[in-house]
Amino acid sequence: MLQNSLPPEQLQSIASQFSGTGTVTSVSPFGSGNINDTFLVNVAGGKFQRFVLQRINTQVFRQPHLVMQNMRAFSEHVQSNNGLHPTRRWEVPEVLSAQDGSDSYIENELFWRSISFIEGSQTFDTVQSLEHAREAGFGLGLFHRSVADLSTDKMADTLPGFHITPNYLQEFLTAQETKIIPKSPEVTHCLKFIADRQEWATVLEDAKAAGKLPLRTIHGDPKINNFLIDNTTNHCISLIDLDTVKPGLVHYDIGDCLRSGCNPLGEETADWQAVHFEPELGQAMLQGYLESASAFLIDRDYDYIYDCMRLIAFELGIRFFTDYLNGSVYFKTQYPEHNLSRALVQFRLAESIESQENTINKIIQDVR
Ligand code: GN1
Ligand code: MG
Repeated sequence: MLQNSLPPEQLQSIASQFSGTGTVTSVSPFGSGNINDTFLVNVAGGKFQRFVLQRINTQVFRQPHLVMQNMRAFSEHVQSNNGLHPTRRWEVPEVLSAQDGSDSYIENELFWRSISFIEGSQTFDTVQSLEHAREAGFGLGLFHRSVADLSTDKMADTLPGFHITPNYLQEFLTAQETKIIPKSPEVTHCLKFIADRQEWATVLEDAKAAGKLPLRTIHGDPKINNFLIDNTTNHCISLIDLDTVKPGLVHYDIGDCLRSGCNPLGEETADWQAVHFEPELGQAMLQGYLESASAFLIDRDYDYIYDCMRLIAFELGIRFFTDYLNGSVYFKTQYPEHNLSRALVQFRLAESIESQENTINKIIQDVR
């Protein structure tokens, strides 16, 4: 919402807080994030030709300084972690300092920060090929390996409740009780879809509480367009968007990566009825993931891979649908029914995963 409301001169002046000795030549909207406002800044005569400027949504990230603290802890840890891969290019976005040396710049209560732009690469909003899926999986595995020895004690919980499905379910139930529910066949479908699966929504949290799955440092948001693909080699060279790097289950990440990368139509499609989970992409992604991650996974981790794929799609559907009922106050939207449409996509995807349970479990067994 704020993206378009700041005059260009003001944006330019905020960007120059991070441009060091360089001169800001342009600032333009960048990417397709649902929470923060993101801009690409071009610079003349500085250390970088361009960098990424972001306004953190402090309605979502209530303690943005902790987000920056986690990002620093992460990048210091990974930069010092040599030997992640012998031959691959692997980049970690760098936090840029403001003119006063701090990690951020606050003006009129708006919280701004900047990170380096990783040159020679691009992102895609939808999966492009089996190779792309494999690379994203490989990248997620490398990322997890890079933080496998980053103690969760060092990481703040910057977004309490994030990926705790039972909490999202509770928020949905509250909205269902307190808001006016629009009447349409799509809404009825969503209400029934959630009601039919309520009991099972605790699957990962139960496993966590029972000590079956360990808490680790995770990415939190490894959707397909957060993987940077090298323009020349087509290798995944970075996993960006580090706001949600914090303690969690790797299953939140595996589930998010698969629900996002194995839906060829992508999460923004208007054709929700045609959405499906593509098992071949799932196989490629899991193969890539395990190639780089199997070294630190425990046996029990594999028992929850199918569940997490189904759950994170279901969970995101609940999150979108609840936000729709609440008047779209969390996710940015382009039109009034946008979050309803997104919810339908995720529920259809979860349904497609359910209908292929045997095939998917066979794939998990084969790649194990
Ligand atoms: C949000 O802002 P963005 O697009 O990076 C959300 C993720 C969702 C995603 C769905 C902090 O991420 O959890 O999976 O939208 N991030 C937060 O597109 O809620
Ligand atoms: Mg994100």
